[in-house]
Amino acid sequence: MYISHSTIFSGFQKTFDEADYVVLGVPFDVTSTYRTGARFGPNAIREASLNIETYSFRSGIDIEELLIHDLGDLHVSADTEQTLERLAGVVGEIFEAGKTPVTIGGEHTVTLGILKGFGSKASKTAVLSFDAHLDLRDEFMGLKVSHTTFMRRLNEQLKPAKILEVGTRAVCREELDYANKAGIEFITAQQIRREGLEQTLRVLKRKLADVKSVYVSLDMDVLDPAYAPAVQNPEPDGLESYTLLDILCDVCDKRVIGFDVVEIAPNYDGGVSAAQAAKVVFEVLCGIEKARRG
Ligand SMILES: [Mn+2]
Repeated sequence: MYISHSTIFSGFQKTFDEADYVVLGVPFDVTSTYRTGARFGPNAIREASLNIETYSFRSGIDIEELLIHDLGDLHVSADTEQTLERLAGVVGEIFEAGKTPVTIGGEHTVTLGILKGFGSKASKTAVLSFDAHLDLRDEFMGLKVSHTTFMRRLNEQLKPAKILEVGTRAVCREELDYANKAGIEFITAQQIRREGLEQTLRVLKRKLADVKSVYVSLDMDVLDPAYAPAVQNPEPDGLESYTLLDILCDVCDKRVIGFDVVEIAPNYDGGVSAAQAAKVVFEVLCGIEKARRG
């Protein structure tokens, strides 16, 4: 495994062999085009995770009851392809050991490497992505693989069962055309506000009804910058943190094979955004655990 060092995610972590959930940091932001600094995300989120409480009222579960191991950070390269290849290798080892990979970015491009790590399983999996952006450009500033294009590459290369994006509000015409042509579905932030939580959950569950496994990706810029200002590409008009957490806790069920939390660039605020990200990690873990316990 390409692991350079280990950092503690929480004070109660288990060994790799004992764990159900394995946390992996990916301090990578090489293709960032606006505010860089997501490479500092993993440790900021770890630090925040040590300083928020562990009981989840939504699930009735205390995160301390879960079997979690923090593997440390991926040994990243300045070469994007090489980083994604290493990431796929490590995620593959976690998945094949029967564990759930929990990846902390880093920029959103890492999701492409993670999905590759699931091997043939990726084509049978729905990708449920919470993001202000669609990330469906064909090319941006000379790069074919970047945080603005990775979802298109993911669709072309891995052909997942479905791609469903949630919280969308910042797109270009080219992306809308491609989404339409490729059958990529999205729910806008405005739709969620207009239709409300219950209706949004009904729509999401209906759209995911026919898939056997789900991978969840969380770009923290899905939140309004009022809630999470320290992201690489802040976009106004986003979701409230409680709306995101309510949706996540309800849609994350037994079918979730892994998730990531990306795009936090912690140096743009005093720690609020990293705390939001840690809370998202906690609530998703508790939501999955509750579903698994049945
Ligand atoms: Mn985004």
